[in-house]
Amino acid sequence: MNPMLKIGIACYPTLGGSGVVATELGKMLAEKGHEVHFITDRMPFRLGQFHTNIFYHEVEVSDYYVFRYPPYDLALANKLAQVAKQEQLDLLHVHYAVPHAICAYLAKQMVGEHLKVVTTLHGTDITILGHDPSLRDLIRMAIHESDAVTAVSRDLMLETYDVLAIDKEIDLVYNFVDPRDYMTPANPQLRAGFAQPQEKILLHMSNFRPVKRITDVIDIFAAVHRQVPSHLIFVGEGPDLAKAVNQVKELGLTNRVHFLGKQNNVAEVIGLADLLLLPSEKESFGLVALEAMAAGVPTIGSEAGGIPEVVRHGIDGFLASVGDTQQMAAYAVQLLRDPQLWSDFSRAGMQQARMKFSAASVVEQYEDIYYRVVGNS
Ligand code: GMT
Repeated sequence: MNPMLKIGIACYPTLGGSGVVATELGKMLAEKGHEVHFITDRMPFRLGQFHTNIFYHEVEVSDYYVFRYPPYDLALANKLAQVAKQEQLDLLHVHYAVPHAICAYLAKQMVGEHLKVVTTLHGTDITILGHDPSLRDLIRMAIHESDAVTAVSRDLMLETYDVLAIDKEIDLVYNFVDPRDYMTPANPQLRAGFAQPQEKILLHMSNFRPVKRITDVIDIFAAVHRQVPSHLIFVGEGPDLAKAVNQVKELGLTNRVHFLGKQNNVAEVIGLADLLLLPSEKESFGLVALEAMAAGVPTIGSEAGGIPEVVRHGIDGFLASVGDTQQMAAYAVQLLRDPQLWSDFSRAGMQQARMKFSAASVVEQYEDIYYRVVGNS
């Protein structure tokens, strides 16, 4: 039997899917008996209450007046090394290459070869930052120096080989959801706060960055609403939020579109929806689509990046070319008007979330990688 491991996890604790995946993975590993140490600048927002086997180490960044920019990266590298030594960690599993993979590389230099580093690439750390001349060579070095590298979709894996000319094997490990979190049936009282029983609810959840094409979300909704009485719920915030609010006003849809801002209990909000809209320009995986599938909510989205590896066109969702809002709206109307088709999609998505993206099997894949790098396989 393999021994239990001591694992340090670094991630963005408050930002998007990579932090969610890292936190959920840490929770699952701790449930299996591993000792998990989160090393982040604040408590990961999905960590919630106290968990056995989970420890939290806060990265404190110096604000000494000489610094024009607070040296977060250096403080993180130093803390990773400190915790690794003090807790005798077997490995660091860092999520998102910049700066985490680079910090882990530095920590390893300080601690010694026996500290292994596993880096998980999540998306824009490669698809955007990998093209940035100010970071590219550093990202490439950190990938090559990691003991193992994983990508959350085949699309991202291929793009990493391509963009950074990587000659090291990258493991494909899909994101996952814990289905237990998505089993609660929709709360009828909450739903009634947004829509009449005969009306439909469409949902979009993101960080409102240009890559999410928020204006497309509203265009799709406007076209759907003309044919099927419905409401649109937005969860999240980010740079394009103000633009979205204006567009909704201009289209006279203010009483139909609800901006909820950041929400902690996403499973509860997803459970209210009939459809998820994800028309992104680029998406390495699309964790929110998987969360929706787990809750039985079909996705209408774009064929961008890794989305087709998650949502199966015509089986548990519908996908169209990026920017083809009319086609996406037509698909949405088709699904909303056909309860049998909607139920088939809903069931197929739930099954797929529990099979291909099952937490148990993904966590085992990560464990196999850990044992491979620490030399116990
Ligand atoms: O890269 C980003 O945009 C941020 C990152 C995040 O932390 O949410 O998102 C990426 O990682 C997620 C988790 O693996 C994926 O589900 C998202 O598709 C991916 N975002 C993009 O590729 C734009």
